[in-house]
Order: sequence, then structure tokens, then C-alpha cells
Amino acid sequence: MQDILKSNFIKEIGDTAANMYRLGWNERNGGNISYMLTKEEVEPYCDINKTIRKLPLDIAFPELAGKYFLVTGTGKYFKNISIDPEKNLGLIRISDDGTFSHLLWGYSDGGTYTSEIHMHLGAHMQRLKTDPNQRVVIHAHPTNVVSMTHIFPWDEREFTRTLWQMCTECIVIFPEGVAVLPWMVSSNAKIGMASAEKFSDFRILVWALHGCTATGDSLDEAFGLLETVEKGAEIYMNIVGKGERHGIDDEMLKGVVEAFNIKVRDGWL
Ligand code: 2HA
Ligand code: ZN
Repeated sequence: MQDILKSNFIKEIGDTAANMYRLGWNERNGGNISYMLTKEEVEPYCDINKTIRKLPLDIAFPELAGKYFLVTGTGKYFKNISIDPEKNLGLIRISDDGTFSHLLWGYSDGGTYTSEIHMHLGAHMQRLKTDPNQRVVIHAHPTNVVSMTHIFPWDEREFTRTLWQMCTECIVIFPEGVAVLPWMVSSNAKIGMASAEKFSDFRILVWALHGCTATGDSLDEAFGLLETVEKGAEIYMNIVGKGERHGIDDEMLKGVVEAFNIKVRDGWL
């Protein structure tokens, strides 16, 4: 058996978490990551037939039966993931009926997965229906996105259009827009399922007054999506209330869409 601490996936998730912590998006134990792995990736590093513990789920995910995920632990700090991966991460396989998880490695202090596990698994389930390469869900508390939800209507079309108007890259990186859910109590199956519904045709979701979750086929892709939404929100928060603004108007946005041959969500431009 090879040393899992030397695997690419442990290094990648630790590096991503450390970056996010440094950006100030994951104060204390804020935020969580899940990274879907294949059996072939996992097998060299751990005995996939040995269940350390069974971890419960509040709802069943039969669509994800048998799938492997590396998931950050509940109450764990992003800044510590690369320092002590075995305590702060868990490697799980969803049971054959989708009703619980087998812990195969990690959570070495007796811990369990993030309290947002239902949102993560719901997001994977939905994204996999439209993108078979989907592997990553990242949840964070980017300061400017959260700030913007304090002063801006929780309307996903208007929220998206305003971000598109902030800098040229936004419409290029998220032409299908940003989903928005009104404030809800988090860390439960209810918000998990409401989020999953949004992920049926969005890759990024804002939770008003809380944070933001991005999905992608790699950690870089999901992280880059979060970064771009946060950049748009940062510019908005910098300029709001400071007098007349230019904004990238619809004609200019159409020029970008044409130049980059982008498919924008119908009726949003
Ligand atoms: O893990 O971010 O939404 C803490 C959270 C809950
Ligand atoms: Zn959160």
C-alpha cells in the first residue's frame, strides 16, 4: 500500500484549502470541500474493503452508490488541512443503497464529515447528470459575495447581470449565471436539497447572508469560478454608492459573447 499522504489528491485539496484560507474566505471552520475520486485512484492508497466506521446520512443518495469522496471534516479549519490531513479529511464510499457512508481513511480524531454533506452530495448528484466529468464541490464564505447579498436583491438574474457588468471576465467564466437562494438555516438536508435543485443547471450558488458554493471538474476549475464571482462582487462593493458608474452594458456584453462564442442563459442578456 502506498502512503496516502503522498498522493496527488491529498496535496491538491490541502493546497486549495490553504489558498482559500489565505484569501480570508474560510474563517475558523468556515467552508468545506468534497472531491470525487475513482476506485482506481483510491485503491493504491487504502484498503477499500475495510470500513473504519459507518457514517450516517439524513437522506439517501442512491445515484451516488459506490462513489468515493474525499471530504473535509466538520469543525475543522482550512488552515490545518495540509498540516494534518488524516485528522481534517475523510475518504468515504457511499453505501450500495446510498443511505450511509463507509469511512475508509481519515477523521482520525473520531470526527465526521462536514455538516454540509447533504448539499455536497446533492450538488455532485445533480452536476453529474449534465457533466460526467464533474468531481468537485467547494463551499466558502467569500467576503464580498456575502457583503453584496446584504445590499442587493436576492434575484439571480439581476445579481448575475450586475456581476457581468463589473469586469469582462465574468460573463466569459459564468455565462449561465449565478444561482441565489434566500437566507435559510444551513447545515441540514433541507438546504442541501434546495441547493441540489439549483445545481441542476448552475455551477455556482450563492446562499444569501452566508456564502457561496462552486462546482467543477477539478479543484482549480471550481476555485477559479469562486474567485471570479468574488472578483465581480469585490468590484461592486468597491464602487457602489460612489457616483455614476459605467458598467459593461448589454451591447458591450454581446460583443464579448460573440467574440468568445459563449452560450449565455436565455433571456438574461
Ligand atoms: O463548515 O461553512 O456552512 C462550516 C460552514 C457551514
Ligand atoms: Zn458555510
